[in-house]
Amino acid sequence: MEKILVIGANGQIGSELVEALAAQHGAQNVIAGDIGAVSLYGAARYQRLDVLDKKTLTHLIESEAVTQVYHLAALLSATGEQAPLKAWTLNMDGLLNILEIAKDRLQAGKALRVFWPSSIAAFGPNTPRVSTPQTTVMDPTSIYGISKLAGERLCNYYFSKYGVDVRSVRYPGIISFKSPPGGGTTDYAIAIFHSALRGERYECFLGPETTLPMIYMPDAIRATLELMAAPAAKIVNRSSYNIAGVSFNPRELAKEITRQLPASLAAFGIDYNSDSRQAIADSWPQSLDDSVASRDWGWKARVGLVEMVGDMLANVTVDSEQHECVV
Ligand code: AKB
Repeated sequence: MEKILVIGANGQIGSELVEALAAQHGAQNVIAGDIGAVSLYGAARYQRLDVLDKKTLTHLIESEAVTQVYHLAALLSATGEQAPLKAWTLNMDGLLNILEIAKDRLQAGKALRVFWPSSIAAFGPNTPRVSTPQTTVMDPTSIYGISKLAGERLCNYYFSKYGVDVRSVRYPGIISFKSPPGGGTTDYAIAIFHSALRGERYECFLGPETTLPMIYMPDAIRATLELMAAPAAKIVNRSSYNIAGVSFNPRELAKEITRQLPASLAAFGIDYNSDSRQAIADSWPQSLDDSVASRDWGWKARVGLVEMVGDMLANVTVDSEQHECVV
């Protein structure tokens, strides 16, 4: 029986991952941890938790005999640029705490499997942008991307040196409707649906041709669960796996939304006003080659642009506030 801790459980990914893990393992076996005082999404077992507080974290993992940790707490690309040192400390020290605890647990004969997400932000302007290979030039420019690349190397280090069973994917921008995104460069692709469903024009902070790799939340959750469930021998890559979903730019997304939107909301349209997030997006890939993940643990995306737009239009709640939070 697994005992699971999700750190960053109130965030965009965490909130949906907790639900999926509870369905798989039973709600009583999933502890949702986050820095906030309460669970925002009604997790059965909620624990207020700061990933930088190693002592409390160690105690929780030991006393609950946790066997798997999903460590999602991080400052993302856009918010990271507003507070680079805070982003570096949270993103690196948080990961190091988890890896150290996993190492110590292993040495005490108690294995702790770790999931930690990297991102397309780990790539940079000299990375091949189309069908970006698994192994290639990585020269990230944002503090978030730099922390993701360093984190990938740390994961590989703790596996090679200590045998820690740490697993990771490079998430593309994640599109979802249940909880708000957390201050990323790809957030436009969620905010646009809120404008569309109000029948309003959307002012996009990226230019029309800014193609980025994205993934719909059900695929992102499935990738995470499939990677964590795969036999250890299949996980050949211990830094982070490319996973691809669907690539599109703001013009293409707005066109598909317009095509599927009811006539009563036809006032929707898109205007472009790029801000500092444009430079970040321009340094990222447009599409990813995820054949190594397919080969090693059978990864394959299922949801394309048309299906994703239809599902978002059917499920986005327009009065839900778009606020920034830590994922
Ligand atoms: C961001 O935009 O910062 C994130 C990411 C791609 O990791 N969504």
